[in-house]
Amino acid sequence: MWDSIWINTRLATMAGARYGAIPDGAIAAKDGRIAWVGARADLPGAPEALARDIHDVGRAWITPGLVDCHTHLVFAGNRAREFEQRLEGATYEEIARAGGGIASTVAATRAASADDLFAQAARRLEALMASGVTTIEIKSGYGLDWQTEARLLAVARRLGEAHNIRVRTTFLALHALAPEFKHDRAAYVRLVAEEMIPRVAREGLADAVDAFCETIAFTRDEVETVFTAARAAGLPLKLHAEQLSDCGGAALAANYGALSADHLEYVSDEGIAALARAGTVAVLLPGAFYTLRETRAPPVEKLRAAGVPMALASDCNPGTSPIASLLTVLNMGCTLFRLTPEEALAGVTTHAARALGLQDEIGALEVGKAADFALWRIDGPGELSYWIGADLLQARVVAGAATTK
Ligand code: DI6
Ligand code: FE
Repeated sequence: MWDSIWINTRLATMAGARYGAIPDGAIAAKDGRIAWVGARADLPGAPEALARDIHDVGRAWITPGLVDCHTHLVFAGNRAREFEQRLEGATYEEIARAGGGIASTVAATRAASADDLFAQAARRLEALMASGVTTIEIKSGYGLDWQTEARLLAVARRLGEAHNIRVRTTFLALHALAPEFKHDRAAYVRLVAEEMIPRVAREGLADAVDAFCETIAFTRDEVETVFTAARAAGLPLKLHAEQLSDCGGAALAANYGALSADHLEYVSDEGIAALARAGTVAVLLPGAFYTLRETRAPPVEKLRAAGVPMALASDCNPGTSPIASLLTVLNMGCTLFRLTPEEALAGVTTHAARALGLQDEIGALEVGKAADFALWRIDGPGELSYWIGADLLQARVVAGAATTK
């Protein structure tokens, strides 16, 4: 006997990163996992005989729950003033070099209590959930000292416990140089590599380690020092690479077997080849591209031709991607980066799951995977990429537990 069955539904299973549409489907959950999925006509009996709870969902489409695999969700305050400065002509790099940018969010975040950070992030989390998100990755990186970084990771875990959502945390101390170390970069990198990473691993605070490889952030050598420490601590790797220039970050990430390389506007042909060889996921972040009014899009055609799996994520952060709707990101991925709607949906399900190392657990409607899905009031899955700001979600299910909107 199954716990629940959803009938009178149309399914996009996303198995093998394709829609895999089933026009009159059924899906069942037991103990939080998918126990059966397929055409209703193939059910081994009447629904009443098969499951305790029967959900007739009125022809709703069901997709895997959406996975937002790159966010900086937990921070204090906002940077609306900086947004105005950019409208007046200042660039992101100028603002960052003048001590604004990430540094201003770090100051606000250090001053905020855990409860305050929780309350501010919860509002953004709830908005993302309303766009169908059932798994979210949350990075630290606005603390840059042990106490605050640990607080951010703990708040991220607490958000997951308080909401019907899965949370994966990522330690991003190499996001910006901590102000205390302005005159000694090497000492900061050493502190992160030798003290913080082993402690993050020991205390189980993070599921992965990330770094920002960029001319305004950290060099490849600095990233390597931290990657080596993360590897020794058994933590998987991710990298912000080639967002504003080609620093060779994608190849570095690939050489270290990273789960993902993220942004990639300036990735070279060698970088693409390295990603393809390593099976590292390219995480594209059109919200940041849009916000910064970048003109150079990531080389999607080349990534596609090389067979690099492409994920899409919100990059939700106060500086370059103040966006709290993953559906809007699907639209941007198609309109700005020329992904197909099917690729965009794979980018927030199957491939996003891989970018978190969770490809065996979530991201497709397949027997044995977690019963995480989203129910939509749409006529076809392409609508998820087509509408902007529409109210499409009917319900979300995480580990078999439904939250109706
Ligand atoms: N790349 C980004 O776009 C964000 N972080 C990063 O490494 C920007 C974060 C911020 O401006 O606060
Ligand atoms: Fe980011």
